[in-house]
Amino acid sequence: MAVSNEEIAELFESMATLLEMKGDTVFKIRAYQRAARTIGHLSFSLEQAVRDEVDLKKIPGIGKAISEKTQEYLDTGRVRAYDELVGELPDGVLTLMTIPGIGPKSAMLITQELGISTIEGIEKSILDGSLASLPRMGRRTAGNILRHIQSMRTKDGRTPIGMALAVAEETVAALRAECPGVEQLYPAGSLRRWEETIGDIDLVGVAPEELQAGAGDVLAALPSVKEVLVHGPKKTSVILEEGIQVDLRLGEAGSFGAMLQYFSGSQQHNIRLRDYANRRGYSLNEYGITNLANGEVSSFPDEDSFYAFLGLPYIAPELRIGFNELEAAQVNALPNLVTVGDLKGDLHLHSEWSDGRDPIERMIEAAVEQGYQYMALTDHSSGRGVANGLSNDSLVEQIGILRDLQSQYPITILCGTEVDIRADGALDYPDELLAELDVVVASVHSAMGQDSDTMTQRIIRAMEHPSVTIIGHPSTRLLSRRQPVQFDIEALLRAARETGTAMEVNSAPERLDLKDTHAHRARELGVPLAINTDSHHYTSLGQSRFGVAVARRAWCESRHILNTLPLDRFLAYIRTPKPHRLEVFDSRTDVPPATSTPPSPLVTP
Ligand code: DGT
Ligand code: CA
Ligand code: CA
Ligand code: ZN
Repeated sequence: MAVSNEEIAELFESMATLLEMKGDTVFKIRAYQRAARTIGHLSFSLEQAVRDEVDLKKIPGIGKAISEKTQEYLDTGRVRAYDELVGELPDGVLTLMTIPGIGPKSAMLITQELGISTIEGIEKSILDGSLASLPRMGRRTAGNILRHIQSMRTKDGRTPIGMALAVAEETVAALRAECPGVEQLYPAGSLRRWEETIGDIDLVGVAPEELQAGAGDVLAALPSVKEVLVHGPKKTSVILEEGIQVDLRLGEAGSFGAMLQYFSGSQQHNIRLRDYANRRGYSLNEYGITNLANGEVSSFPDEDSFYAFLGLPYIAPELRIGFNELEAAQVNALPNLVTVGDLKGDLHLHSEWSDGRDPIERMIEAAVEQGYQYMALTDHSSGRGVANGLSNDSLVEQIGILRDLQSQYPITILCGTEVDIRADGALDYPDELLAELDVVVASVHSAMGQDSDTMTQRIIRAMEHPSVTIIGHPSTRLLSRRQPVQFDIEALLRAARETGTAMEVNSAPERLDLKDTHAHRARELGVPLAINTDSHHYTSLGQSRFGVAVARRAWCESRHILNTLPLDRFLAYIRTPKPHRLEVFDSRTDVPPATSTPPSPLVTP
């Protein structure tokens, strides 16, 4: 078992913290902190050095005590002095310290003053106000801690879709490379429905019967596999190094439609569909549709023919949530969902001028490669929430550079910013400067712990600004890392429509913000939705597929999306003052009008 330098550094870091809580001498505490830092930055393995009998004391920052404890840890996997320190701590202090935002001192204080030693206890003390009454705590800090606790909860073993899709695509590529007999191979399940988080990856594919077991063998033997759970003729299940489960099932080409449909779910959709079929005298399973009167089984090569047999149009996987998509399908009222190919531009892109990693030119080229007609460069303002934002002068300079670059590229380059919405709803740049810009994305990056009323008013104030085109990543959530801010979504969306402000569907897979249910309501209220990638790297523009999936789950057609407008109409939109620009959006002629109004499948938030 190799022991990493980081592991040892962390041990000494904890030692320092524990000594500090005990009130030990500053000298001793600093010694451990220094050792942790030194070890964390070593360019060689400490474990290897000990094995080579190097005298650790020769390393600057490592004295006798540290050297001995390192040796002890490498020999026994424990350090007695550390265990003793932990033993002296009041119950639960260490538990409390696992909550981000609670350091050693607060953990001690909370334990001693309130007698709390569990995460549930802390949560209760926040809700009843007792935590906020502690010195140096306050309501805001307490609110932040509560949000951290809640976001820890969402780490429930499900994998965010960005990660799951990347892993699924790698696995599919590896299987394809080694199993030439496998013709079609798709992720089914929640991944195919583009759920935000994925329990496990379900791969389904087509292969002749005699090749099916071999494909299972290949999956079980992939180098990325940590554990094989099931290895049978019909199904192979493995756990990958990342801890993600993959189920592989293969079927024959002639009956693949039923199989893909069955394993795409959702379970709720399938239950509804089965009831629907039963009422018409049929039963469903993963091999086909059985006529209950005569026992005859029909097979289907694809999902189109499967649904058609039941008298239904094809239902896109993103809609299969088992609420009322079946009812809509029966009356031919399913939406003609927006696709990636409908996007005509990306309106939220960063360069190395702020916190992006690539030069402006590289970002423009990437937008050209997407086949876009227009793009907006939107580097950060110099607000509190974001490091390395552009000063007023830098923004003016950037505008000049973009105008000079225009002649070299076959795409319309729009000058923009992602301007910080300050805690009171004011914007980071003066009005005259904002008025110079083509596209203003306004976003919250600080004071995220505000109560719902304050936050709602703050964002509405930004919407009322005549230069604000789009509210960026409105909830600021980070999937399974940061809870959304609190706001009244209905009030926000109504204000967006009234002021003629678009709402972003941020495509970054860790954001997906607005999320599907909120985008759904935005569509109902006629709020233009901008599907942007918020790319900080030229390779990220393709992530628009995640945002498009959110919009599809929200029943959006092309006409509901701002950046599907062709260039001339988009320019007309941004050049028309708010809120009259909505007339440009509402009267689109570039996309066919809906044949009928899709019903509302989701309970509004
Ligand atoms: P997940 O993995 O938790 O993110 O969600 P899913 O939807 O991928 O669920 P999973 O992996 O358990 O099963 C994949 C699909 O297989 C599911 O969406 C529908 C189908 N399925 C699985 N078990 C059943 C079942 O007992 N009844 C029905 N009707 N369908 C099922
Ligand atoms: Ca699954
Ligand atoms: Ca599964
Ligand atoms: Zn941002």
